[in-house]
Amino acid sequence: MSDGNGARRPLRVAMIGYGFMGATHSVGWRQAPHVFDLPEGVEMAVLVGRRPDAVADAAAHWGWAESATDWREVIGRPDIDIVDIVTPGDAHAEIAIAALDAGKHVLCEKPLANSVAEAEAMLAAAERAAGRGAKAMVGFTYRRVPAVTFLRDLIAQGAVGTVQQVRAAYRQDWLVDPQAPMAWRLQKEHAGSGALGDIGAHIIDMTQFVTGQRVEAVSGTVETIVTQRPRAAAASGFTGTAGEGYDEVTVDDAAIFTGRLSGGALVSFEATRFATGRKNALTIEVSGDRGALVFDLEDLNSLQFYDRTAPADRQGFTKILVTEPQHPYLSSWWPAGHMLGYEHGFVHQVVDLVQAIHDDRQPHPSFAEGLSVQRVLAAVERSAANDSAWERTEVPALAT
Ligand code: 4PW
Repeated sequence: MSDGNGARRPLRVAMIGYGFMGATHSVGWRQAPHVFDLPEGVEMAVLVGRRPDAVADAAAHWGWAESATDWREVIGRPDIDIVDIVTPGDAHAEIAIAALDAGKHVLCEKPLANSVAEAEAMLAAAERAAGRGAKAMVGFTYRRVPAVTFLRDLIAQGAVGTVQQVRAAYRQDWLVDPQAPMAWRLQKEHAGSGALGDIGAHIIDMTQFVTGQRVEAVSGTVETIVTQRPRAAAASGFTGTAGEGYDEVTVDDAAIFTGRLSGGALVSFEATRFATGRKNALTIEVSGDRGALVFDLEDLNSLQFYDRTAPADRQGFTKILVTEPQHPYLSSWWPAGHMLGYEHGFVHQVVDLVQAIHDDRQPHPSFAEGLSVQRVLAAVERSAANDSAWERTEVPALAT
């Protein structure tokens, strides 16, 4: 990035929001320039939130140079280059569109929006801004777990042959206790949907990413298992402290659906916060006519590979350790065989965004990819409301 006088200066970041995802993104912005040889400098300039004392504390804690309470004012500042949005979903569209219209690069947490209409407006803003060089990216960070990127590469190289079936599940259990208090993730007006949008969005994106195919149609059902919860004493994204009274849960607790990929393969999807004993279990298994590959987030430094072309007496799933410098992202980290964790995807996200800005090309996942996930989420909800009828993910144009 060059300043008005042609001298190099770092890319300056403003982040809006500072909850759980604010912490993960702060780690990403902080670590990336230390571990990777970035083509541009990065500066954690401003952290933005509504409560002045709390946002000032969070800024000091995570190493942001300043804090502020008015995101519009921050977006208008000429010294800000990148706007990182980690608010609940109901604020994504307004902030992203304003930032893109102000010529800023935007990184927006997933799911892209709370509705298809919002996501379409965001994509339109990204396309307008692209003409002026601004980049827009969605935070599906699990794409950037080295084993997931490598799984995608192996499928593209033909390791499993033709993909015939995919099984994708994201299972958590933080809501099994009926006394777990209300949180914004359980309120439609803030989150758009429940397990479906929060964690189902990840497995939809991951399926499309690793197979290179679109989910074209879905049939499914959604369920709210606990319909009222104790009011939270303070705003919270996950379980906080219970206060007085009860509030309605207005989103799904679990979503189970079947999908059909553009290449014809069938997919089973499960997204749930009621999988007792499963804390943050994301799994994907891709079966093809030559082999199969499995990723499990609870064992994220490896893949399981089954080679159907191996001699019959030597077949079986083999564990590939994805910890070598030849694997995606790993040559910048530790010596061979040393492992990574949950937060590293957020570091890799910053690396890829900064590289794309430097190269003047569109990063992935783009807002178009975010919109495609949003269309799948909406189709699942239509299907659930329509006795699990098959719903296409693109609404067909009316005949004229
Ligand atoms: O994006 C996801 C969140 O919304 C996370 O990676 C896991 O599921 C943890 O919290 C939720």
